[in-house]
Amino acid sequence: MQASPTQPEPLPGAILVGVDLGQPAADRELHELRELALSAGLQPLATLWSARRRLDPALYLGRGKVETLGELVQQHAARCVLFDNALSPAQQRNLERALEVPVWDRTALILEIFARRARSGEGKLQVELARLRHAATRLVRGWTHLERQQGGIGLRGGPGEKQIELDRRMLEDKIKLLQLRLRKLECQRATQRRARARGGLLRVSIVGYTNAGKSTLFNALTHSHGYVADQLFATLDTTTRRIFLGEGLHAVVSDTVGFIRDLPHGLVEAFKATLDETLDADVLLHVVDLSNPQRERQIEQVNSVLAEIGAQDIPQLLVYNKVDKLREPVPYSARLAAHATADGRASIKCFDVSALTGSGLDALRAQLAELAAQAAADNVHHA
Ligand SMILES: Nc1nc2c(ncn2[C@@H]2O[C@H](COP(=O)(O)OP(=O)(O)OP(=O)(O)O)[C@@H](O)[C@H]2O)c(=O)[nH]1
Ligand SMILES: [Mg+2]
Repeated sequence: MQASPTQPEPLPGAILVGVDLGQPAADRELHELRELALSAGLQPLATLWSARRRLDPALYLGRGKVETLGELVQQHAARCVLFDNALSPAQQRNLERALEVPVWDRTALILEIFARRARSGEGKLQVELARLRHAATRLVRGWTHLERQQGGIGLRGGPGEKQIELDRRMLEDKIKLLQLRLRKLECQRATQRRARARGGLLRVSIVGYTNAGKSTLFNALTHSHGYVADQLFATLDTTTRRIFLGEGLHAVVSDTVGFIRDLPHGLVEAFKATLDETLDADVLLHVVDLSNPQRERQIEQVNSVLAEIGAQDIPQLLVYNKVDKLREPVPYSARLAAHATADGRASIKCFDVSALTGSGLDALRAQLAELAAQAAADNVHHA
């Protein structure tokens, strides 16, 4: 029987694999990997969880587990296997050979989602740069591995090495070209930012874990209609709007790309231009999904990416979002762990809001108005 033309094609199925290496608060149900899979257009079919003390250098998992995994692939007619952990190129290759389907790790999956989402010219360039950087690190690793295999110096310069050297140079040339094009865009952006910085306008940047509700908050604050979706990395580009805060007070607010645990380093690097907007902010609205049981960990992850881009000293307002989803309020005592880890900033201001229903937003706006008034006063003072 032929599928009717109105029926959408079923999504390619995927088996999810997680390995417990004794990490604290492991995501045993693989919630996030599931979300990542869906965001990449894949249908999670089954999961395999394995606890290991030692990793197999060739296959990552033990042989028995690889067999079980193979059976799951067959049984569900899965089209690929997704690992929550990072695989070495050799492990990936060996697993693909054993399972006869493509095997992706977290980084590859995140890069795929970014590639699907990139809309603007700049976004596309950034993603391509991240992909090339990722490919380059894997090539280098493959190369050292090859060198080791070949042993002594006398054996250097074999045909395999020449090919890899050639590939590596091509990659490096391409990376340089992309960096140049991105730098040009960065300059344009910096000029726009400088224009805004004049006049004592408060600059607010919305940051937070992916899917925390940053764009929803941005839309609520600016009365606009940016893209909101229940998927990871819905937003890749930075959008900036001016908001009115009463009594002649204004601020500019930026919405930007979300963060995630183990964000591939190359990706952070590649998105520097986009994240620069964050660096130039006077205050960060750190949006947290209060209904997510992993929220404390997510706060830490966001703070660590902020530190990586040098934005750790920008004052933060912690915006606990999605309060409408909670059956009962989360007491402050249950959240203090997060504040204490946020660089000891125990006095950080917190707001409980629902960007969706609008509850709690007045208090947040009032706080922003106060900061905007301060920024304006400072400007008069300096002028
Ligand atoms: N119940 C509830 N849902 C919310 C709230 N805020 C956002 N959401 C939902 O959460 C999902 C993610 O919202 P977004 O605003 O796209 O999140 P984001 O942080 O911009 O996500 P990325 O751009 O993907 O990093 C959407 O389905 C929103 O409708 C809220 O206050 N309450
Ligand atoms: Mg968004």
